Amino acid sequence: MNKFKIDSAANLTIPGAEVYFVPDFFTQQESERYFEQLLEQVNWKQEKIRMFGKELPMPRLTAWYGDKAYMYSGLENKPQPWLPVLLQIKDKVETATGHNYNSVLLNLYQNGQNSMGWHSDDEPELGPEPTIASVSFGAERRFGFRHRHNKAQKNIYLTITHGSLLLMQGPTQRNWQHAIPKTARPTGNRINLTFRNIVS
Ligand SMILES: O=C(O)CCC(=O)C(=O)O
Ligand SMILES: [Mn+2]
Repeated sequence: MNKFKIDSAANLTIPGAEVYFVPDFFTQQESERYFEQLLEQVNWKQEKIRMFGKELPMPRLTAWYGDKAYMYSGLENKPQPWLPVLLQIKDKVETATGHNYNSVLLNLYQNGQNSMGWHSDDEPELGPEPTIASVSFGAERRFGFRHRHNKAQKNIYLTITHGSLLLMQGPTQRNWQHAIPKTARPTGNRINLTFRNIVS
């Protein structure tokens, strides 16, 4: 990928996907600062999901910032206006990835029981081959990839580190799902930001 201007990016060579991981995208100092600022300044909400006819709390806190409304898990998300800290992070991500983003979904996982189920970021609003730039701060968590069609293809797991960037693009969302599984290990706060570009 010629536009990705980072030497330390590892191309994960996942078949039918285009995934890059930069474990130390932000310096230790930047990562500490952003983690504290996001924890404090973001308007974290406990949203509900409907499952099996029941309303359940989402197993994490979320927030949505940006320029355009967006449907997520069947909910219409009205974005909040950008915070300076989000624009700073977005700026660095845009320069590095060579893509622009007009929205960000934030997740706060407060412990090992907070999680994200298997899904693809394939909402029609994101266009056919969306570029998703995922930045994480705080506790390390495992991130899984599961093939959507090929049962013989084993799941692939990586550890997402403090201050890292995971870039998913090309056919990734069409062919693979991803998840943050629960863990029994004692685990502190983890903040994840997925920058997206809503085209419609
Ligand atoms: O927390 C993560 O690393 C994943 C978040 C995610 O997949 C999403 O927000 O769609
Ligand atoms: Mn996702």
